[in-house]
Amino acid sequence: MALLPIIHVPDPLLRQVAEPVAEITPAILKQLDDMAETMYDAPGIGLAAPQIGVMNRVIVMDCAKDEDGPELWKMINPEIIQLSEDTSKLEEGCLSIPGHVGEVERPASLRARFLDVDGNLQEMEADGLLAACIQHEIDHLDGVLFIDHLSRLKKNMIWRKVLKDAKSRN
Ligand code: GNR
Ligand code: NI
Repeated sequence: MALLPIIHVPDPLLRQVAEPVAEITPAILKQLDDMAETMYDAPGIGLAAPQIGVMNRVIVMDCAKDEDGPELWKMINPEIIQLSEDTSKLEEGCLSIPGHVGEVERPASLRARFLDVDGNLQEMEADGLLAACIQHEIDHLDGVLFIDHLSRLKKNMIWRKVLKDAKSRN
């Protein structure tokens, strides 16, 4: 396994749409293992392939509380097939936008479909933090970031700081 470098805003790769995986190869399985290791090391509760600069539709997640032990999800070509009417607001952060958090309102529960590591089509239901996390990760596959769901004022405040920090590193 290997730790992979996580890319940060304003890297333009984070704004691109990722390509579906056509075939589950050993390279895809290694990518999933490396992404899981990278997510746990960060630490984070989810990671999408574009965050490691790979533009395919692959995500990993583990939203389990410490007491329950790990509950690692590896999803290939994940899709949301149903979203609830009711919403909930949760504080989100993103490994690609370090140092910033914001309250994001999203559908509270959902059904998702994805390919597992054996190539079987799976369906699952999620609510709470896992539901927020799946939506956050699938957003990454479509070039969308959590700050896009904030008010324009809050988003602008974060973006100004992101650009200023990026400039000061050059
Ligand atoms: O570690 C993370 N925490 C988090 C908290 C609330 C909602 C979503 C997330 S995902 C984030 C890791 C990350 O950036 N995944 O893309
Ligand atoms: Ni993120």
